[in-house]
Amino acid sequence: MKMTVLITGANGEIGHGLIDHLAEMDSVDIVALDLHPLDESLRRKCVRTIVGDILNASILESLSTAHNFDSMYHLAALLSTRAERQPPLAHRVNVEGTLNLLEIAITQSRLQGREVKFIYPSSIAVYGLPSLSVKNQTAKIRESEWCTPRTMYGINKLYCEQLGNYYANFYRQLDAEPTKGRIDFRCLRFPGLISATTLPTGGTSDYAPEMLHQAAQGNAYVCFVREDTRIPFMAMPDAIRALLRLEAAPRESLTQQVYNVGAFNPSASELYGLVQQAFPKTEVSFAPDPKRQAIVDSWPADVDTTAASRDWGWKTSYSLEKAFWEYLVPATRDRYRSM
Ligand code: NAD
Ligand code: AKB
Repeated sequence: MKMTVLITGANGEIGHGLIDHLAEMDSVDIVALDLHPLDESLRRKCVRTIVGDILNASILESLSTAHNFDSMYHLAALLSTRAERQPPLAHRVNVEGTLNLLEIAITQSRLQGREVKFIYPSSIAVYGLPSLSVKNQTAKIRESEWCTPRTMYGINKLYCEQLGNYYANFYRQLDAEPTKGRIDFRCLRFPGLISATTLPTGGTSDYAPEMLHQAAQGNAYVCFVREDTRIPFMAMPDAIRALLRLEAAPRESLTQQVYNVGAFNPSASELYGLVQQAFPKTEVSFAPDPKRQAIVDSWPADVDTTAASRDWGWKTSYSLEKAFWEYLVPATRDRYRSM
């Protein structure tokens, strides 16, 4: 029997990697939804693609009527910089959109009489360190620490983690009869992600992938954060592996619903050093934007991934050096070779 999965925000950076990997499995039917038409290369890997808004309840209801989903990867969101520029829209998409998807998931689980897995990518943006000196004194941050975000996006993500917990454990707790079917909510707090094949839009960790992609095209880059800025990152293939591993983990081995994952945490100038080794003609200058800088300064310098390793065997495949020399540099060179 094939599994059916729904992916929202399927045309985004993670969507691209996730669809490629799931399509290789052969045992999965992918239903993909995005505000924008899916790239041609992805469309043929899906049994159905829908151009639509997660705020449109009738689209979601008709999807739910047509398919029995085993798992839902809810990726659609507005990222931190974009969310800060349009806070009410971000709240609608990031929170109301997620609520709509959780409603579909619980309806599906009731109708099917079994658990539907809901995989939710949260972010290091849920953390909010009060000052640079506290950030510099804080070692790898644990899931329960400093959950005091200062961005609309971080607040949206933290609240949706809680919503997921509510839908999984306390939904309609006053009903006379216990709710039939439940959601199996599983969440990763991702660091900044760096892909060789797609470019980010609207995030604040974007300086790292932007620096690499501009250098690979022979363009100068003006970095919008200070040279000493340090946050955790991860190569996109590891992010996809983490999503798939968490989805596949036995329920009984999971002791929490929200897990940090991360791989390396170079400063912006260390990243520049690597980019310069790979593309010696590259010109990077640093002109910090104080407002975007304040956002990354409130994000942790590193995350503690002990719980993910213990509960579902998380281990990064890409150290910084390996990510650079075996994935990012060769693949970005290939991507821009003919340009
Ligand atoms: P992305 O911006 O590349 O993709 C998001 C996709 O969502 C886009 O294709 C967009 O068209 C779609 N979308 C936006 N609003 C929509 C709506 N109303 N209805 C339907 N689709 C809509 O982002 P990504 O990097 O692929 O991130 C996916 C998820 O992972 C997001 O939830 C993001 O918060 C989370 N995440 C990403 C990173 C990262 O560094 N990329 C880090 C942490 C968490
Ligand atoms: C962003 O910068 O908004 C994202 C994230 C870290 O969640 N890349």
